[in-house]
Amino acid sequence: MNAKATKTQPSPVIDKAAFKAAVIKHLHCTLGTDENKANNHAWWKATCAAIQEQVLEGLRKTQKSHYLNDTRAVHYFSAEFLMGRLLSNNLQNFGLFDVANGALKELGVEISDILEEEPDMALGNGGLGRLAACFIDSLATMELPAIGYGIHYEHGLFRQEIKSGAQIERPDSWRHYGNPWEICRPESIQEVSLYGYVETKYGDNGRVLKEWHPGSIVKGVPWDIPIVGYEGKTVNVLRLWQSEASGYFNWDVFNAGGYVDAQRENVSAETISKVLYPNDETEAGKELRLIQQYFFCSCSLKDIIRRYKRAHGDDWSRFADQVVIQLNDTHPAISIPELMRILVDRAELGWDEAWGICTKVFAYTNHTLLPEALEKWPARMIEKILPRHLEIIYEINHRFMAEVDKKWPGDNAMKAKLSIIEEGNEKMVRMGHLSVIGSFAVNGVAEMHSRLVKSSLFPEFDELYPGKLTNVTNGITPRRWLKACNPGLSKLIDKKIGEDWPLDLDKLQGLAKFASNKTFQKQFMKVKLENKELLAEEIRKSLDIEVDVNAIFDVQIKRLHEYKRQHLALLNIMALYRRILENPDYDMHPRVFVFGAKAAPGYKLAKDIIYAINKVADKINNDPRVNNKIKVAFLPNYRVSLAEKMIPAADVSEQISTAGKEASGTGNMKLALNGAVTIGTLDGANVEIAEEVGDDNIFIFGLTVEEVNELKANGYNPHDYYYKDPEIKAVLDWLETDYFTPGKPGALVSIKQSLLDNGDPYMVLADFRAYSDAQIAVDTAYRDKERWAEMAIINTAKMGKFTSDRSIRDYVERVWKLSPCKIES
Ligand code: NTF
Repeated sequence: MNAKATKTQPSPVIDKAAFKAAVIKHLHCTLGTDENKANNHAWWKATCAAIQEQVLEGLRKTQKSHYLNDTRAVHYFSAEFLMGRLLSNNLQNFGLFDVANGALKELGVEISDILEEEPDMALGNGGLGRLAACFIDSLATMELPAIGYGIHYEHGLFRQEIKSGAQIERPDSWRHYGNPWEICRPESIQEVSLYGYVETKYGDNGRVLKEWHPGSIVKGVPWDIPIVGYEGKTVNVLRLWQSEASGYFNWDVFNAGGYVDAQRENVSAETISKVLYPNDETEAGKELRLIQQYFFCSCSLKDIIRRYKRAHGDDWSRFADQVVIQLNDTHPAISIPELMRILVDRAELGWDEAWGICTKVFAYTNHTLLPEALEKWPARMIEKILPRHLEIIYEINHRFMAEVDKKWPGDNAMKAKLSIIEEGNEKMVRMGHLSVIGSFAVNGVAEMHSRLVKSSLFPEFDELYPGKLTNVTNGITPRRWLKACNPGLSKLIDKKIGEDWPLDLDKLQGLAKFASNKTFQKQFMKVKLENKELLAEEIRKSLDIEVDVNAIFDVQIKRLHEYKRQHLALLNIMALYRRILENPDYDMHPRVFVFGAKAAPGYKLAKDIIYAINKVADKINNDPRVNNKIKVAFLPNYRVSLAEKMIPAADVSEQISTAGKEASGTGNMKLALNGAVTIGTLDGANVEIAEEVGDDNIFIFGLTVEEVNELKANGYNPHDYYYKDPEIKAVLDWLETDYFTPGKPGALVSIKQSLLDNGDPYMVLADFRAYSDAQIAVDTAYRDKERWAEMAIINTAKMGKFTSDRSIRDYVERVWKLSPCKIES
């Protein structure tokens, strides 16, 4: 697992002439066109095909080595993988970026143009899906045997358009013109059963046998996306399942009579992998979503078992030695009863033996404490779709209740609290409880979050299973989030401290001693300025807004959610605007507030906040009295490839969630790594970022978790702040007028209502003054150019901890117990 190799840049496997020849060959032979006719799209495809030759060679060798060494592997089950684009990444990881650039130049093609041809693979919502993508990058880089398993959604996360200020959702068809990276593997198709009923039979020795007669069967077709590690040695696979009709008619079920007609094909096979649910931090609660979850888990488990049996036949005794499955949140938790079903009903193992295997195989990552995101399924729904699984869940729970009774004899309240089944009007299955009970390790995603998982989400489980609950702080891959997206800064760092930091991010520490060096400060800030120029161009193209690159670029990029408090930033922008209107000499350094955020289509208030940001932006950007001191730019369709342009250009990183609500955050790490200074609350990984950079190099403000809880316990009343602070009152009242929405008074009033009438659930008003003052401190700090440069450099220098290689190392040591596998050439 040696990510800390001493090597520098990956050495190119082929030279420029050979690369050029490969591109031309593919232009001719794969695409049936030629140099004179080819447009950027064709050049892009031909370039992908040229590099894919190397990728597939690496894949073949990797799979052979893993097979010959019979390696233990981690299987990362995730309903989301937010991969973004792959061409630039794959070129970088093979050390072929400069080679390709040179080859394409000679062919009269600009590499930057063709990189823009690639649609993002947006098979995820936000942090959770992007984390999965960073993790599989690190796993391959660290030469660890790993497979990502997920869903081959036909449509990824919707494309966002902004029309008259409002978000409009359009379908995202990422594969419309073909995807050059994926390989279909019909030889590994699986079948998945749904619906139907369970028959109880008795075996020879009186053993109870359960037979599930499914009402319908769908096919899972695997598509493999090769995942190239840095230096290109290990090429792992992301295997995504697509659903198809099986064309299989179940006579068995038919013979059971009319019962079937009522139960089968409530969902047609092809719809299962059609769309990604665009919810972030909310439970969708839809039958189709449960079917999606079961579909990919069942396919993946069968795939794992097929591979295991090839080496070990029917000997299950080594299964848990070879296989570890990481559940990325509870979305794949249905895997636990599915593996039990396979072991007990199919392999005919006894319950205890099967459970012993299960609880050595699964580990679970919790990504949120928000109650609305903790998945629960109606027992009735599970019974209909997966009748046998509900029986198994009841059996797991029955045995678990006995354990609880042993620990807390006769305590029925405790049983009700810990039970997998929540009794009530409607019986619900708590997927979080199932995951904790069925896993050998459970982790939160930042120190503070893991502490809260132990102390407030699962305290009794922590008592019952000491040591099971642990922490693995999230991380990000520095290959994509610095080396590839910020070439200017990467080259500067290479020159200063050498080229091996992408594999050993602690090396960035070496920059700290230059933080106060005037020459280095100038070089560092020159790169920042160049990145700001590129983003300014993007803002001009996309929004027709001119921004001053000498202004502070203040960036808030993340899903739109009340707890992330984009509306807190908005209130401050309005307050600044008001101060300028009242005092034209109001002294502030010009600032550009840049936003990127998608709202879940059904989340009304989130969409209202987007609308409000755009309406306030319109007004401020076109008001000559503002004298360009403030600009507001909401860039539409925030996604990985846009993040790659915004992050290198940021001076200030907004991480302003209500304390206790953001489990970790990962955008905070990406921005700081690229030299942005954080303004943030003591929440999630901000706490650890503050520890690393030191209090002088971050702007921390606002209530702590303890203070939030205390205020809530004592009865938080937002009206107190409204009446006490005239600026808060003025700004909120402003939302009620038609000042920002001429002719439409009240168009922004829902925000005021949520902050007053609805009790301000995320304590925006309680934190407003502290936030606004912290922003003044940021303003003052920025005016001292040298001090600011020093802060920015320290931020980059101290981000070593947040490489996803470190997260993976923690998982390997604390959870997975994996060893790297050298790939034979
Ligand atoms: C998210 N959780 C958290 O909200 C982020 O703070 C965290 O950085 C990422 O996970 C990755 O760990 C979710 O998206 C979900 F689904 F759990 F709510």
